[in-house]
Amino acid sequence: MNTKSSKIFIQDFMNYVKSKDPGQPEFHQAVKEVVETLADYLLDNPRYLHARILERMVEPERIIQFRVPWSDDRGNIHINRGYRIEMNSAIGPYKGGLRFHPTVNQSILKFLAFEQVLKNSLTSLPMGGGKGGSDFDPKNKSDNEVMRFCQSFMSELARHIGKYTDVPAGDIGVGGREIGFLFGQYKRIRNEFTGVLTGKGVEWGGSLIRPEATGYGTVYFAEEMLKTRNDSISGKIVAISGSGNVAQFAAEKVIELGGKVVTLSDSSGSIYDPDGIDSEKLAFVMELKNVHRGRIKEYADKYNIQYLNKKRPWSVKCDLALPCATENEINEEEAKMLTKNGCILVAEGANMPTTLEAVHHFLDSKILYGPAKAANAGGVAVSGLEMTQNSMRLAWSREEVDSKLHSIMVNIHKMCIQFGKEPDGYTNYVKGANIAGFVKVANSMMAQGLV
Ligand code: NDP
Ligand code: 2IT
Repeated sequence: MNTKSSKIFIQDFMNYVKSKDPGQPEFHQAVKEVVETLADYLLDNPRYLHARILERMVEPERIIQFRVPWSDDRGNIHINRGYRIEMNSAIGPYKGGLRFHPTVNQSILKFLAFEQVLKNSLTSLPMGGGKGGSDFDPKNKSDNEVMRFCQSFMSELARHIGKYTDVPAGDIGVGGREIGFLFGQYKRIRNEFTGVLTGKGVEWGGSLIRPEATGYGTVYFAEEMLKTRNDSISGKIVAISGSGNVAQFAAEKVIELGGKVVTLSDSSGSIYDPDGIDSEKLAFVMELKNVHRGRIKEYADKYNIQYLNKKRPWSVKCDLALPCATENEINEEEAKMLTKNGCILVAEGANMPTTLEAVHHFLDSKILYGPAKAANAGGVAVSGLEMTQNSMRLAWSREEVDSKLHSIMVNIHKMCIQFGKEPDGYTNYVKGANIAGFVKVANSMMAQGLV
């Protein structure tokens, strides 16, 4: 394709997006990554340009922002901000997680919602895209404080969501406990027991494998990538960041497939266990994080291994890297360190964990690089399966859901190859995922007219 015109197209489009919302760097980053890989395809398919599909896709269908007042255990009043970005409903009800973290703002949620639209499309399930959350920090809050916050948050959110309208789930800071409190309040307000949230407990409408799905799915995707080079996870040294939901189950699956997990982290630092985190040590991490809500440093103290204070884990020698904590946690310097130390694959459990400069480095190095919207789509895919089970009023077995998750990840991998294979045989998974995700949403938007 004409590189000059695609360069101009990218620049013009980014100027347009930045001029509309100048203070949203994370959103600009997510859009730029997509536009860079879509430009040639769009110029080759001008019907999408004439319909201004991309301009429509970067404009949320609706943004809801609201006040969330709550009182702590001492009776002090706090006011947080709640949001729901309803980004795109072309292929189904808005679907995407809720994040509770002090950094939450419109830029972060718009980047997540924009990525979610394309990710959900890749799953082949009928889900539009959305994201929401609050700048509330669940750390060091009692269960009662978290409950009161969730009830206040849901008191407003309830009027905007519904099983055919918008179906939220978890993300950073929102796990089983929070989904329980949110669901309880929704049910109370609406007097309705429906599948309005996913990630519910299995006793009350949740799906087996949903907690495991994002981490397992990321590892299934990594295994497919390795297969293209006649390789596998077995015997590989794996660096994982984070120690929350996604990191824990990515680690569990890597261990099951015979890989050696040598790192985990949280926002205070990383642990490096060269002997490998085995199932027993992982059970300690799960108890530490999910029950006691402690810090990963306690692992280093218990097993007498190295703690990298305030550092991310990318300086250690590894074959595979699975970033599973948060956005922009691998910068260009860290990306270079990874490839220099022999890392052959990066698969993203977290959303946008790699800066754009670092993405370019991975692609230029021609390593296997699996971007978030493909590699971590297993979480929302099983959310989609939870919605299906809720509608059918039945529950599938663990094996059934896991095998569906596995097929979905294999299928996403196939689509990435279909749209991302370059003339020299290298698969650019970023391009593949973006084009494959885009086409279905774009065609649906065209079919539904100017809405
Ligand atoms: P959790 O809240 O369970 O865990 C988050 C982990 O990341 C914690 O270890 C946390 O450390 C760390 N972390 C969070 N923010 C930062 C930060 N600013 N700097 C360093 N570390 C940080 O969240 P999840 O595991 O659910 O989510 C992790 C990532 O995966 C996110 O990017 C999320 O968007 C993405 N994701 C999640 C899905 C899901 O189904 N849950 C689905 C698809 C993607 P600490 O405890 O110190 O804050
Ligand atoms: O980023 C994500 O895909 C999620 N947080 C999961 C969303 C969902 O609706 O399950």
